[in-house]
Amino acid sequence: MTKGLSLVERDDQGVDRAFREDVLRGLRQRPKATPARWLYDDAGSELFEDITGLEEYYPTRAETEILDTRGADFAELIGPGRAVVEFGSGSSVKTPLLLSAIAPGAYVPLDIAGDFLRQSAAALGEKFPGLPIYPVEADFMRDTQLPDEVMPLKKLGFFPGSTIGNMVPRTAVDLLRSMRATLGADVGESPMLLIGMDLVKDRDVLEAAYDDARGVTAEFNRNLARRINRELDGTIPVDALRHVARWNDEFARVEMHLQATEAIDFIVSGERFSMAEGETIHTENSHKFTRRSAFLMLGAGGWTPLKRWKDSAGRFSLILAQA
Ligand code: AVJ
Repeated sequence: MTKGLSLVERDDQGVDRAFREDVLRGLRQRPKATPARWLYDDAGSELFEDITGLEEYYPTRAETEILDTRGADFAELIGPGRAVVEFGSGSSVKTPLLLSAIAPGAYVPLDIAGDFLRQSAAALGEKFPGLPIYPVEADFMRDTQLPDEVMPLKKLGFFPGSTIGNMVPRTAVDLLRSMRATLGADVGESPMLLIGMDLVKDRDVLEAAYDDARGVTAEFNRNLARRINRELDGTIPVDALRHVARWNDEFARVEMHLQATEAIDFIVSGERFSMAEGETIHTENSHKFTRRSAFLMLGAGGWTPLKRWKDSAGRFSLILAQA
């Protein structure tokens, strides 16, 4: 059983207002930078799925190994009957591993890519015929109202993939606090959160994971420019933008940039922009954590860690926390 709800604001032309404002503000800035969430339109979400299968991109395999092998722990610590609220559910490929371990009362996938969300929810519904599923098309960075039907249930937030790493610390802490509220902590409930956080490791391993030999990540990055051209009447010469992924040791993060290979001029939503040769648009941060930095951030966001797991190669962590 699936039921839809859309919370994305569009203007007369059907353009997501927040997308246009973020892009225009980001391109006016020096250095130019756009929020990572706009990488995920339907095309971007598909490209990201391709990334998760790449040899160099270890996080998905590492996290899946944890989910696959720790079912008994989840059942014991989380228990049955909770509404699982997945933030940024994407294709929901990891979700069945969690759902079959804990016997949940409902599943609420939340994502900004609407078509992708509904397709994935329908596919999941076939695997779990008795489970009520309530997809919500929403930007999880904004405060979100859960469907009335799940309000009576205890909640488990599920935030896999180290998506929290795409935010700078103050935004990450804001999000952790807003998840607490969304999941009912402010009305006296005691929600749990199961969150994936990628670990600091060798620079070469990290940079390869974000700059694969087949160039899929490069396409994923450049798709943002294509999306701007498609949705915001843009004239960005996409072929003059090179994909760059580099480890920033000071901030413990891999950064993705689109770098101009020559001086370029273009228009977005009627506004003129230019880039010098070598100038970049900073399109994504992917922060990496240690046990300490992870616990510190969760604590700042109002969550107490209960248990932490790593994959057998020690590359990735999954943490269960309680509000
Ligand atoms: C969205 C956090 C899962 O940062 O690793 C993958 C996105 N970007 N390759 C990440 C991403 C480039 C990814 N997550």
